[in-house]
Amino acid sequence: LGLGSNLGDRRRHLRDAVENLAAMGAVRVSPAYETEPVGGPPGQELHLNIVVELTTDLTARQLLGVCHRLETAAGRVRAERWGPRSLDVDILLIEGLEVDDPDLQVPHPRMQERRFVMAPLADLAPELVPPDWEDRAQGRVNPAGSL
Ligand code: PH2
Ligand code: MG
Ligand code: MG
Repeated sequence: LGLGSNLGDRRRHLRDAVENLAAMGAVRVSPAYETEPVGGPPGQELHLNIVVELTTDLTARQLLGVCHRLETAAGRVRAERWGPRSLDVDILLIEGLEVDDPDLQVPHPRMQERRFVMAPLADLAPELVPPDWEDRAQGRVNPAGSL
C-alpha cells in the first residue's frame, strides 16, 4: 500500500492509518519521505509518504474498502483530482494478483513514475523494484525518518 498526506497533521494521519492496518494483519512500514507534489493543482504543500506491506486474508475488493474507510476516518474530503488530502491510501501491489477494473488497477499503473512511491518501496522491498527505477521516477523526495 502507498500512503500519503499533505493536509493537517500528516504524521498523525499516517500513524493512525498504520495502527488501523495493524489490526487487520501483520504490517511492515517503510521509512517516511517528505515529497514534492507530482501532478495536481499548483501551490500544494509537501506530502509525507510511506509504503506499508500488509499480510492479510482480505480480498482485493475488501482491501479497497478498507483504504477508503481509512481515508474517511482521517476526514478526507474529495474535491479536485490529486488535490490536497489528509490521507490517501492506494493499493500498489498484491502478491500473485493483477486487477484491471475501472476503479481498481493492480499493480498501480503510475507507481513506477513516482519517486514518492518507489523510494520507500525500494527501502521496504528492494526485490520488487526494477534496477533502473531511479531513471524513470519523477518528483524530488527527502528522507523524513521513521514514522
Ligand atoms: N499522490 C497523488 C499525486 N501526487 N505527490 C506526492 N508527492 N505524494 C502523493 O502521495 C501524491 C502526489 C495522487 O494520489
Ligand atoms: Mg494516490
Ligand atoms: Mg488514492
